[in-house]
Amino acid sequence: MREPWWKRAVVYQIYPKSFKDTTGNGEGDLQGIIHKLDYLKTLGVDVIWLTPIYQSPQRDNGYDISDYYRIDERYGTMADFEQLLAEAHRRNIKVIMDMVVNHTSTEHEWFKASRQSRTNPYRDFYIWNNPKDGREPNNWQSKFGGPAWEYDPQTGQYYLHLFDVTQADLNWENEEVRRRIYEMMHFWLKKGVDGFRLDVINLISKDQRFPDDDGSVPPGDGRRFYTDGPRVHEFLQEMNREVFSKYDIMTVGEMSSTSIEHCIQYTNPERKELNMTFNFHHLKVDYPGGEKWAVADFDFLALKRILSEWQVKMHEGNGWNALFWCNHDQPRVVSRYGDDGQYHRESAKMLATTIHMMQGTPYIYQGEEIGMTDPKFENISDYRDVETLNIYRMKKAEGLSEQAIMDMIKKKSRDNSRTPMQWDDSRHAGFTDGTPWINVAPNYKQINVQQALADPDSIFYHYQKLIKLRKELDIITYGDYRLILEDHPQIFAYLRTYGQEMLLVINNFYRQETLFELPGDINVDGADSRILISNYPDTPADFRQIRLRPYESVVYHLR
Ligand code: TEU
Repeated sequence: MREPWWKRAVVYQIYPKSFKDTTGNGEGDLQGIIHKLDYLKTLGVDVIWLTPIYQSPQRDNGYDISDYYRIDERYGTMADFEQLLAEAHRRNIKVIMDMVVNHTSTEHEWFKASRQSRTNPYRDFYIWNNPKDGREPNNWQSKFGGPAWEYDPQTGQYYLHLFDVTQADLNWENEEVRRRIYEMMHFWLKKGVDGFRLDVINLISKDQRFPDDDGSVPPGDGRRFYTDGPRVHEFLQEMNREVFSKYDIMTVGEMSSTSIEHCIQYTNPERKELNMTFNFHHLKVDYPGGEKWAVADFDFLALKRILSEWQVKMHEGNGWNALFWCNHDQPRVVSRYGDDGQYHRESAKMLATTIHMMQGTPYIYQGEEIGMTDPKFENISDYRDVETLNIYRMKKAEGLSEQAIMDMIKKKSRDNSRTPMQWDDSRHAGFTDGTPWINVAPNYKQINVQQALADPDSIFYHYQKLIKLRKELDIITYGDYRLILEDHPQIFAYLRTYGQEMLLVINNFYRQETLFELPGDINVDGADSRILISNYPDTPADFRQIRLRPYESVVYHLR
């Protein structure tokens, strides 16, 4: 059987608004991406994923789409998009687009019609319900805070919005909605795009009884009634049959609060749904009590346990993981699980190795490859994200102090990853000639692409090497996985095995030195070994016992 191309691919995520501005309006654009394709080629990635560039009022930076068939003016024109596609393809880089089909903007023509009257032909494109005892139809909560229902006085009913009040949930029970979405997907695929990242796609099927959440299953916000909902697999199989199966593309589903069991079903090729899934469990190990906005150290043993469980079970179930630390919704990993001060370089490389030696398709988020950090803005006026601004308001109303709120926001805001790409040490980091829509992180003079390209020992070249290794060694794509030293409080070490070959991956996640000792039950007698990649120049060749330095990371290849 021919191997699907996406199994060995590495994807680079672009957040166009913050990537490269060529017009001076302070926001990135499609021409900016075209300018930087050679840079991405040097890095070695196979695919770029663009977060939404469709026409949008931008309440949620494009995840609120008002027209699926148009490019938002701020990013350019359809001609610019076609040029980007051609230029990327010329360099053998594929392009995948973000598909946001759980909801549309309330500015979308469908919604504007839908809200006109209860009998409008578009009424059932969305989810409308009667008030209950003069209030919301049930107690579900929006992911951005507050109730998930909004009252519309014109027709006396509430519409559902799992995200912002301007992001109305589409009614996937309606066949006509599904047909129109599939038709729109064909439009982009016929243009030549190479696949989709499907936004919160596991939320599209809601329990049609719309029950109150009695709180007996945490977090009690209603999610259990629409997460991996009753008809989600059926809808995805239909989408696959009607759309995906007709093209040689890749699909990755973004899965909110999902389970391994469901992700196996989403991605096992026999089921014909999606190719791979993102899940977030490994990024919730610093959410004490499940609370995103609470600040705490990350739980290292849980991190190892979760990543390992997904490695093993997805492999056994013939599913496929998307591997990632960073995206546009998450703080920067080097600030989060690494060290963005003294051991910036070592820890950024260590984190990269940890993920890139696993089974799955790795994703690199713009700036991760140069170790961009959280900007640590002190003032709420420096933040732009709708979720952050909501939380600020809500915590204020609860009476929390400014300092306490800003401590949370500094660590947790989605804007941590949305500051402009740091290209060089000139004004605004070479991102724009105008005023950037969000400030550049203050450390751009030290951390930028120009500096990284000039330094053979940079984080950038470490990523370049990891990408290359995946192309060279089948074991990275196909080998099985075993966590070792699972209770060690500092070392994340695992084995990959494939036929007679073995990879031994050893990472010190902390600044304290520690001793690695190979467990006795691992048989390596007579094996030839070489170091594939490491983050210190002089890591010892003997892997049986190593004194690991701060954030030291090394991969041995044994055969
Ligand atoms: O995010 C979905 C999602 O559930 C989150 O990761 C979300 O950012 C988090 O719950 C907030 O705490 C996707 C997009 O990636 C995100 O940017 C959008 O805002 C969201 O969907 C709505 O389209």
